[in-house]
Formats: sequence, C-alpha cells, structure tokens
Amino acid sequence: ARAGQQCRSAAGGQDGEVGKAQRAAAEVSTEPTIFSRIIDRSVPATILYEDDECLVFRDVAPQAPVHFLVIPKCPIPRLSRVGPQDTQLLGHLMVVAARTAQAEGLSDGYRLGESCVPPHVALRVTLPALIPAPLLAVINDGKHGAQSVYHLHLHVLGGRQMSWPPG
Ligand code: TR5
Repeated sequence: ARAGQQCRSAAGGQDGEVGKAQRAAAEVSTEPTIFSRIIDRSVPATILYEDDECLVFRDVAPQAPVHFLVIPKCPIPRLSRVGPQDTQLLGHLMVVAARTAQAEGLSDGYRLGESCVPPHVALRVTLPALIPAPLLAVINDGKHGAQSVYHLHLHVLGGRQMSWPPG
C-alpha cells in the first residue's frame, strides 16, 4: 500500500512483526483509518500539500477560518507510539505545518494543534526558530487526549484569535 512505502517507523505500517505488535498494543483497530483512505485518494479531501513523507489537507469540520491537518503517510497510530527512528519525520511535519501556514496567509500567527474534542491532554512544544510569534504545539494522543482518528496528525488553526488554555 502507498501509505506504508515510506515507513521507517516501527510504530506503524505493514512493515514487520515489531510494528504489528506495537499497533496491537495501541488497543486500536489495525484497519486503515479514514486518513489512509485520504492518502490513497479513495476518500476525497482538499489537499494543500504533499510530498513523499506527508500529506496536508483541510479539516472537514474546521474550528477556525483556516484549519488543516498534517499527517505522515506512514500510518503511525498515535504520538505515544513514535520512537527515535521517527525524529526526522516529526521535525519534517512541523516544518511543513509552518510553511503551509505561511502559504495560507496566517501572518498574524496561528495554533499548531488545538483539540477539537475537549477535554484533552496537551503535549506542548515551543518552536522558537520556525515562526516569529510564540507558539505552542499540541497533539491529541489516545483516550484522555481526545484523539478520534488513530493516524498521527497535527492540527493547524488560524485566522482568528485563539484562547488559552484549550478545553
Ligand atoms: O480529534 P482528533 O485530534 O483525532 O482530530 C481528528 C480530526 O480529523 C478532526 O478535527 C476531524 O474533523 C478531522 N476529520 C475527520 C474526518 C475527516 C477529517 N478531516 C478531513 N476529512 C475527513 N474525512 C473525509 N472524514 C473524516 N471522518
């Protein structure tokens, strides 16, 4: 499958026993998620950017004037399943998020990752070098993180004033 071709991660994909065991441990379905179907174009989405490692598309239920998702093509189910082998990929997702936000005209800043389904637990990461405005990044992980699609994704929201903390 196309979604598994660029997988270096042991956490996802159809790439061996380690990946299968870890996905089973994630207590989530091993069926392809809706995001895998967006990657292989069997489900339509408004795609903003694509390269060998990732896909960017508009969220179907936008929570801000601009709301898009950045996903790895490798089907990593959730952030807590990543390992050292994913370091470069995760950095790439952040850089693509920033570049796409710029292309979307979000010159007054934006939020990388507000949960749409509160309450959630936030992983906070500062990105001092990438964006002039101060930023916090959050990625929903698992049940308490209110993750609803088990394919790792960054949310990017902009075009309105965000509040803090999110719910
Ligand atoms: O709650 P988490 O953080 O897991 O975020 C999942 C996000 O995926 C939500 O913001 C949903 O609105 C979004 N989503 C869900 C579907 C979908 C989508 N974005 C674009 N296209 C989508 N399709 C075609 N189908 C979905 N079920």
